[in-house]
Amino acid sequence: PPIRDLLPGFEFEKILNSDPQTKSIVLLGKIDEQNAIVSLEKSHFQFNDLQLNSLFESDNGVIGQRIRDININDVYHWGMCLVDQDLETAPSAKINVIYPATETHLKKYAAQQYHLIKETPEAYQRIVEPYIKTMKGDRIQWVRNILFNNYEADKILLRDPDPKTGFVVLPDMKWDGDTLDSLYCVCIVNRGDISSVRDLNHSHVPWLKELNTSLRQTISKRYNIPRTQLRLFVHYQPSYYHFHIHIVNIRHPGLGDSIAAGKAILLEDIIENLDSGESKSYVSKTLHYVLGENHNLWNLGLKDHTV
Ligand code: M7G
Repeated sequence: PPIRDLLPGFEFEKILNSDPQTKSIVLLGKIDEQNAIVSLEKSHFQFNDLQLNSLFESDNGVIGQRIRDININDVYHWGMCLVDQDLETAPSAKINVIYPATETHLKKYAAQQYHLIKETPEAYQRIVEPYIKTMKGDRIQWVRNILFNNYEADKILLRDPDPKTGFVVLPDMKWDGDTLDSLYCVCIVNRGDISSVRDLNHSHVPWLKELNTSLRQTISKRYNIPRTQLRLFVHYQPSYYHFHIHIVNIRHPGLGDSIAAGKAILLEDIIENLDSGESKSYVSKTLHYVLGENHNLWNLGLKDHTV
């Protein structure tokens, strides 16, 4: 159901997390006795020239005279103000709802302690690979919906139907679809045999190179952003084990840990790693990354594999 029909039944339980930098908050509650996670993120400022010119006009300005002073010291003045909001042209926040939310969702969105993991090939094979196999069912239904069931079809930017080399590119759920500064798209490949970067090897290099070119071309043309101003990367660990590539405006500082070192690997670096050096497959490398204590892999054994 649409969000507006879901939310009136929301019974707040607790704040799972909040972040003053991304101006976001994540709430946990119940709808019809089932867990629901609601995330709110304040939107970026988007003024047109006309609005900028009349920003502080007392009647029609988007800020008008709705200003309260906090203090003045020498040349420094600070206060608070109200900015006009409009659901169509200037919405004040983006809202995401996960309902019904699983235990894995709850754990992912809750505040937690993070550690740097050193995942050896042995730890991968013994702990991570068996876990990944258990995460390929319902958890990636949304991926299958996009690939095979026409979900989000009106938003798809490019679809290549080839079962082996094909893919779909579309706006990411994290993006409002408008604010170019925070452009965030995702490319999901058709093939289901690559769960993560660990399944990539030398034989995938030509395909990944073509993918890179085609993604840069498509997004830069569609949104008029130079191809050199797109950041393409892959997460390890990803939340969803079906190979996908994140495509983000380089100006975007990232939501939470999305593009942080220890989580995001640049697509170019992946290609380079597979194309040169001694071990030409990710299964034989030791990978370092950040993992939260709530992640199932922590208790499955990775807590004994920190740096
Ligand atoms: P990830 O690296 O597996 O996980 O990336 P994380 O970044 O969420 O930790 C999955 C990407 O797919 C994320 O950028 C999600 O925001 C995005 N995504 C997730 N879902 C469930 C959807 C969806 O239903 N539709 C779209 N368009 N994007 C989604």
